[in-house]
Amino acid sequence: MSKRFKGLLVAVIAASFSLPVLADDNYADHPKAQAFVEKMVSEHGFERAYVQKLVATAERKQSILDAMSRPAEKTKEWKDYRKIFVTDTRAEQGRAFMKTYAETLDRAERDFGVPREIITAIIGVETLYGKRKGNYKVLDALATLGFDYPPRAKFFSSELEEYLLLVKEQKFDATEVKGSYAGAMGYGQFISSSYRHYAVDFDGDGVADILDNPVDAIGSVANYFKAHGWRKGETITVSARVSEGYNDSIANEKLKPSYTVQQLREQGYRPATNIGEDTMVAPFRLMGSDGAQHWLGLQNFYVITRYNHSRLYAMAVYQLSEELK
Ligand SMILES: [Ca+2]
Repeated sequence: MSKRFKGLLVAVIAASFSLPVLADDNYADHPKAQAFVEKMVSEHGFERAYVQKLVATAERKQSILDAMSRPAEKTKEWKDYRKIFVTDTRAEQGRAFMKTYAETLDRAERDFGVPREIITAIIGVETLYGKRKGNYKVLDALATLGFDYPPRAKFFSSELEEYLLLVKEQKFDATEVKGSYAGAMGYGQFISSSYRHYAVDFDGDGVADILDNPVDAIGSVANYFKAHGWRKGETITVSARVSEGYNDSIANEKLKPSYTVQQLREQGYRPATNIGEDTMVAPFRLMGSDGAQHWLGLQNFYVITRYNHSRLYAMAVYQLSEELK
């Protein structure tokens, strides 16, 4: 082998190994990040140098990829999930939050038709009333998931796109905003697209700030619920009794109510309280500490799952809200 050829071979091997090593640190040379830069330039008129610098600043975080693979909603049963969110401490702090923001919650309830206890329970489950808003840089979270998490890369790169539009609109520093490992921000943990579409300025200072302003956060959560179909004054969920031979295969089938109470009676389900025979419901089953529990979710239960697509989550919000009454 000639010396020159040997040198070339070494160079080729070095080049083939250098890219993945670099890609572990930041996204300066990642092919998906490059495509993202092109998109921001061509579709949104961003300056190439600015977006290029942002992706070079964004860090790939293994801890984010690890956290993504074990969310409580997927790994826990109701009996264990409940212990995290429906606690005396969380209820006590929730009542204190309701006292502090009584006037704002009152106004939100009037303007959007969403009960104060539900708004408070959402903020309580999401961030312990603003005490745990997340310590990841949103830029790192969305880049890591958008470029290196194939199962949901499309969703998260779209959220990264929304994030850059958001920081431009709100005049935030894109490298500074913090949130959850999934890039959710502020009191109510809104993702970028939700921030852009549903955040409202509820204290009238001209800025919709759900990161540091609890008044805007309360109005924004209520607005989100109204926009997703919350029906004022309606029941959220009721427990159900099942008779022998009931149809278990329709439990946990859909989140959206798609049976009437009357139809479910024929499948062996009876609501514990009368909610009207024509009411649309979705039957579901949770594993409690005393075994299986059966429930019927109405429209408003479905709306809670628009915030987080999980029955466990919606039930935790509902039960915490009941503790706040
Ligand atoms: Ca404001």
